[in-house]
Amino acid sequence: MNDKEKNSHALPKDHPRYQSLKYRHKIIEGMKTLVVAEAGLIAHGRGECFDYILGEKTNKTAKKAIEAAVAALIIAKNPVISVNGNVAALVPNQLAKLSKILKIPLEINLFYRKEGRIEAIKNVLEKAGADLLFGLDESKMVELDGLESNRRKVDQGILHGDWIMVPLEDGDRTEALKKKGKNIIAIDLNPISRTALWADITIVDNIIRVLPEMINFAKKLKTLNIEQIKDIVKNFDNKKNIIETLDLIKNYIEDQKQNAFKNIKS
Ligand code: PTJ
Repeated sequence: MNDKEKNSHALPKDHPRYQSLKYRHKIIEGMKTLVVAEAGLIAHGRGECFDYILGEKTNKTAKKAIEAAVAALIIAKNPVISVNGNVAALVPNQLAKLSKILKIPLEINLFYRKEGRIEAIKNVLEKAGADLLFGLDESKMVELDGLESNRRKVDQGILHGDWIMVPLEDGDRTEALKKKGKNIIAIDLNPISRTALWADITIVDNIIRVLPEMINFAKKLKTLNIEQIKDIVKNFDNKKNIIETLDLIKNYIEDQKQNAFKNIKS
C-alpha cells in the first residue's frame, strides 16, 4: 500500500466513531490480504448493527456468559477455539494470549475456502504469538456428517473437542456440532441467530471486547478450586441469559425513544 492510500485511511482519534471505524478498517485491510472473506465485510456490518442496539458495551448478561465460558474452557478435557477470517483480523493478539493462558489450541476453520487464506490467517496468528495451531493442512482434515458447507472439514481440535468455542459462526455447523454431542460456546452479537440459540453458552457481545474480558476472567478463575469452577458452569442458564439480553435491547430502544433527540438542536 502506498502512502497516499495509507493516508486515505487515517482516522482522527477524536472522531466520535473512532473505535468502530478502527475495527472496520481492520476488516477491510484483512480482506485485501486474504485473511477476511468478502462476505466477512457484510457479517461485520451486521454485527455493528446489533452492537449499536446493545449500547456498544459489555452488558451484565454478556459478562455472566463470559465467566461461564472461561469456566467451561478450564474444566474441559479437550477445549478448542475455532478461528475464522474476521476473528483473526480483529483480535489476533488476544486469541494468542488466551490460547497460551488456558493452553487451548486455535483451529483455523473457514466457511469461504480460497487458495491462500489458511496461510494468510496462519501468518497473522503466528505473528501474534500463537503456537498451538490446528487446521493448517487441508489434506489431513476429516468431514463432519450432516453438513454441506466448507466448515464440514475439521482438524483434530474440533474433531476430538468436548468444548468448542465458535466466534462469529454460521448456524449450520453449530447445529451439526451439537448433534455430535459437543458443547458449544458462541460469541455472536445477534442473540437470536441459530448459533446463539443452539449454543450452550452464548456470549452476546462484540469479540473485540469479549476476548480481553475472557483473558481477565481466565487469570481470576484460575485461582479458584475445581468445584467452584464447575459450579459456575452448572449455575449458568443460557436460555434465561438470552431472554434477559433481548430485554436489554428492548429497554435500550425504549430509552432511545425517550432521549435520542434531546441533544439534537436544529
Ligand atoms: O472467514 P470465513 O470464511 O470462515 O467466514 C467468516 C464469516 C463471518 C464471513 C462467516 O462465518 C459468516 O458468513 O458468518 P455469518 O453467518 O454472517 O454470521 C456471523 C455472525 O457474527 C452474525 O450473527 C453477526 O451478527 C456476528 N458478528 C459479526 N461481527 C461480530 C459478530 N459477533 C461478535 N463480534 C463481532 N465483531
